[in-house]
Amino acid sequence: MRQSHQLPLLGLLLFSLIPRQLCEICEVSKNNYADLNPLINTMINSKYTKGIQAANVLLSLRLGGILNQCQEQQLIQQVKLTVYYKDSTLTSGQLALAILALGACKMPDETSIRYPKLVKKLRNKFKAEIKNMGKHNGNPLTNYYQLSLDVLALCLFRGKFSITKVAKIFEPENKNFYFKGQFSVDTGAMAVLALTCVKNITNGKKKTDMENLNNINNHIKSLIEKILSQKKENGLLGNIYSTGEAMQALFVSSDYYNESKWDCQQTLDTVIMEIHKGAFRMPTAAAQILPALMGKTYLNVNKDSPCVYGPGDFNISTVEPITVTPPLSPSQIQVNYSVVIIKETHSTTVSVANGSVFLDVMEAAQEKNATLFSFTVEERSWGPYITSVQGLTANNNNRTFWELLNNGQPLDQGVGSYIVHEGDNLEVRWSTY
Ligand code: CBY
Repeated sequence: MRQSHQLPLLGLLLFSLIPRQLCEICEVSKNNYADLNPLINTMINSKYTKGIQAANVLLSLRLGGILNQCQEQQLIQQVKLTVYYKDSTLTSGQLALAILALGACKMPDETSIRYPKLVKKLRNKFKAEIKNMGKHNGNPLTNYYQLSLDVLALCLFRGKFSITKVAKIFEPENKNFYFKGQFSVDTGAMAVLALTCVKNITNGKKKTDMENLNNINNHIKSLIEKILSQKKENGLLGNIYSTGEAMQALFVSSDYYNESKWDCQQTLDTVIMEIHKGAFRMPTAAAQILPALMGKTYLNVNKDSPCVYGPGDFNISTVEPITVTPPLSPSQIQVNYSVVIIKETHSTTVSVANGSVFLDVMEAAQEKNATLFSFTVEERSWGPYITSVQGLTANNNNRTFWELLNNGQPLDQGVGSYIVHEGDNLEVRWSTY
């Protein structure tokens, strides 16, 4: 009699011991895959996927299972060329991203990629990052977003790293999680993915492992809280460009926050709306948002699982998705432009074609006065990045950079994508982050 009473209780107990479903994922349903077409078009048809951008795109499209084998081959070729010929100039995070993209899944006849060699190179680049932190006041060669990519790739591809060191570096109060005092949602999200991978491969048998695991769990919890504290009224996490990776971080850590804290569907709806408004015209922007929309995360990277090929549910067209310029506007517009170095300001007004971007304004100003408005620019995965103005060069060792602003407000796009408007007060300001 007593035993029969205990049985349901035992069942309940067992049920509550089964870990909650590890991932709470909301994704675009197959019926609505057409909403994703602008992103896929941008990635596949872009003439601008150069160098490491191809790695972002390859990783994203492979996780989504969207490419056919021919498209896949072309992208792989580009990534391989970048890795083998630009090897010494690649930053740690760029190499990590290339490894994640090449090893996202297993092709039917893949033999030529020597992962152990690539992973060893990554390990050396990661070590150089840490060494730089020791020499330069805790500042890595690049940034914590890239260090997170490094740890993620080392973890997924069985590279060596010290878990104790990782637990120490990714302490959530570390200044490298913040730019100008603001928590960087992109950085925090990538760190959560890396730490989750490390957590999953650590078994906690030794005492030090137990301690590390405990620290890592606390870090994940705190980073997730910080990400959720950056949730906007419309559901975006940070801004539109950090939301995709923040969603991935939230997918893999549903045990660390209460369901009521995040309405995934609301975030999804806002992102879909932004796709149609043309927010993701840069291949990298499209690449970073797509996996989350298809319910995938970078933790799905697995070099031993067979690749999935499309296009199954997609109807990829070659039509460019968005045109923005309104028809009845003047063909030339006037904008103000200033270079600000501490208390010294140099301003000018330039005339540029309607539809021009920030970079066009800088070029026009430079043409007017090369001494005051000269600058240098470097191609990064999000497009052009300003490295120096008037010969004054940004430097990660002292956290300096050239900040872009309009009407005194920092921009959330780079010089190659921000479209200027009549009367804008554009500014490049010598700043520290
Ligand atoms: N990727 C990286 O290494 C970049 C990591 C990242 C966190 C990145 C954003 C996020 C991402 N998803 O890739 C990042 N930016 C960093 C680390 C930085 C710093 C770069 C220096 C360093 N320590 O590595 C720094 C200086 C703080 C920075 N970003 C500056 C800027 C401004 C660039 C101005 C210039 N000189 O050209 C700018 C324009 C902000 C401003 N108002 O001045 C800026 N970043 C922006 C807007 C962005 C977003 C780009 C969005 C877009 N549509 O173009 C961003 C996605 C990104 C790229 N930065 Co930073 C953040 C966001 O808005 N969500 C790894 C590599 C392998 O690809």
